[in-house]
Amino acid sequence: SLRSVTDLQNTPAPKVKCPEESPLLQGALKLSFESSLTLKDVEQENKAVAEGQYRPPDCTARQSVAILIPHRNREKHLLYLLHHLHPFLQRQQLHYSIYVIQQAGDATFNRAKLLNVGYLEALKDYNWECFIFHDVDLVPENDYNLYICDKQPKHLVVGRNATGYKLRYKGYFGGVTAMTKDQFHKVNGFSNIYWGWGGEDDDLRIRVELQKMKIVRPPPDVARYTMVFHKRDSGNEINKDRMRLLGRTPQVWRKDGLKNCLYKTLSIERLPLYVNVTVDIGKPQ
Ligand code: UD2
Ligand code: MN
Repeated sequence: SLRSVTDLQNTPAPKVKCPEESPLLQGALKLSFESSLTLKDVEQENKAVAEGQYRPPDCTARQSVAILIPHRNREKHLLYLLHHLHPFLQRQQLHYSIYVIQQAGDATFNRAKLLNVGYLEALKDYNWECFIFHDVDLVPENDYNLYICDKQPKHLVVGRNATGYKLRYKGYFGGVTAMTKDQFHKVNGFSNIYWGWGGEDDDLRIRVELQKMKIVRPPPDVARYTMVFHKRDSGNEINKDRMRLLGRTPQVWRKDGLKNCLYKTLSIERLPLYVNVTVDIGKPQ
């Protein structure tokens, strides 16, 4: 049967620190996207995970990392991601937990605000030192792409299948990013006011630059992803206001972000493979 989080927490921490480089890494991976895959299968594959959380059994992890996934109506993508991400993170010998933040209702989608909620809610469980903000449809192709935080904010998606594995544009900060608890706090998190598709990732880059931080990236041969094919979702129409909002970021970032992130948590379900946070984040005013 599955271990519970209480078991996990009562197990004394191993005395040795995990090595600088995990001996379990495999490099470039062969990804599979079987349409017959079920959640039960993925649960069976990951018996050492309890309530979304895992600790390496033989050593103390170098970082404790919360993976935050904004989500609505992408169940199949979530399944593929869980199937690949759990073993990937375990090979990296991390202490981690996966949080899926579900936007309730059918108001326009707001990826950035969901990620703010994920950060605030995850910190109620544990003092995570590192956060990975992760699109549901991006599957990492190489486990040398380490899901740990750096001295500077880190962008993990240099390339993906659909764009010829090239950086989309200079300053691009979308898809999957890693920031420490303190780095994210320092920029007041994401903006809460980007409803619909686009701009919120550039807004975060501006916040990072205003703090004189510098975005770092792993080497391009490692920072590779496969994006599961999809069309633009209904309820996530392009945000026509995004350029105007981006122009105001330097004036408003101090007030718009973690500090004024209002939401109502509707439920927190501790499922075997992830913590499912369902939240009412309101709608565009
Ligand atoms: C790009 C960025 C993404 C974000 C977005 C603009 C990459 C690889 N990704 O993604 O980080 O900046 O542009 O907002 O450049 N989602 C749902 N349900 C929905 C709508 C969105 O779950 O109905 C979530 C899901 O995690 C998805 C993410 O939001 O992966 C981004 O939405 P997208 O995949 O439709 O946008 P995309 O691929 O252009
Ligand atoms: Mn996508």
